[in-house]
Amino acid sequence: ALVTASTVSLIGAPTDVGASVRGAGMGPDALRVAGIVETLRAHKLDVIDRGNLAGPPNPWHEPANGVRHLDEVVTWNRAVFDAVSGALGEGHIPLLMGGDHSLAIGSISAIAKHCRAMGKSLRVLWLDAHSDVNTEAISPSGNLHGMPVSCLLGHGPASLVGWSGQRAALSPEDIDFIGIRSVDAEEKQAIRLLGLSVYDMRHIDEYGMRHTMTEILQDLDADTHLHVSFDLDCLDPLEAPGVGTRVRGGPTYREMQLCMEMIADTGLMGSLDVVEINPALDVRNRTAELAVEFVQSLFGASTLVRER
Ligand code: EXY
Ligand code: MN
Ligand code: MN
Ligand code: MN
Repeated sequence: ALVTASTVSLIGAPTDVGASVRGAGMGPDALRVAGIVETLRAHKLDVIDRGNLAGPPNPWHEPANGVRHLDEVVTWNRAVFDAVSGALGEGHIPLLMGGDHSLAIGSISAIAKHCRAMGKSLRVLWLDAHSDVNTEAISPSGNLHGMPVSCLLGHGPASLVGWSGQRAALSPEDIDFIGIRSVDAEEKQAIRLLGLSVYDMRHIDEYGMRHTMTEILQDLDADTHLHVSFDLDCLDPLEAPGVGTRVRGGPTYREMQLCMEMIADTGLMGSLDVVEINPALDVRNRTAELAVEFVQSLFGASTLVRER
C-alpha cells in the first residue's frame, strides 16, 4: 500500500549542538542538493519545503552537569516541536531533516501529542547504530544526541522532558530499535531495566532483515501512526561514510532497502526524521544521496514496480 496522506512537509533543522563532532548542521542542504524535493515529487507526492529553522550557533562548550549545550538543544527542539506540530495540524507528513539526533526529542514529542489528540497509537522505529538511551547521569560524552530516547521516555534533563503533555512521550513498548551495535555499558543496564525491544545486528545476522521486520511490524493496526527515526549511521559506514559517529558492521544497502520497503508496505508511516548526515565527512554527497533513495522507498517507490 502507498502512504495515503499525500503532502510531505520538509523541515530543515541545521544544527549540530547535540553532538561533539561538527558538520551535521549541513544535513538539510545536503539532502536538498541530493534532490529530496524532486525525488518525492516524482513519486506523486505533494512536497512543501518549509526551509530551514533558525536557532543558536554551536557554542562549542564542554559538558556542564553531564550535558553539552543544554540551552541550545532546548531552543532548537522548541523550534522543531512547533514546526512539526504545525505540519501535523495541516494533515501533512512532517519530514524532519537534521541536524543531529537530539532533534528527535522535539519531533517525537509533537507527534506523541498529536497522536493522543487523534486517538491513535504511536509506534516508533529507531534505525540507528546506537541506542541513544543515555541520560546525563550515565552518558560518557555529555552529548545530547546520545540521550533523546531517554528524554522521550521521561528520563533526562528536566527542560527536555514532558513536552508531549505527559511526563513520558513514549512507553518502552512503543519503540523498536533496529541495527543497533554500539551501546555503552550503563546504557545496556538501562535497556534491560526498561525492557526495550532492541533488534541489534546480532539479531539481524541470525534471523535476517525480513524476519526481523515481520516480527516488528506484526502487531500494527489501522489506528497506528508509525514514526521512523532514521539515523544514517545505522547503515554500514562502507555505504554511508558521511556520519559523525561511524560504527562498522551495519546493515548493507539491500538489507536497508528491504527494511524501508517493508515499512512502506504497511501504509502507516505518518512522520519521519532523517538525521546525522555529516557532509563534511562524506565522499562527495553519497550519504545524502543514499538517504534520498531510502526515503523514496519509505514512501513506497518500490511498490510502483512490484505490486502486492
Ligand atoms: N553512546 C555514545 C554517547 O552517548 O556519547 C554515542 C552516541 C552517538 C549518538 C549518535 C547519533 O546516534
Ligand atoms: Mn542516533
Ligand atoms: Mn547513531
Ligand atoms: Mn514492541
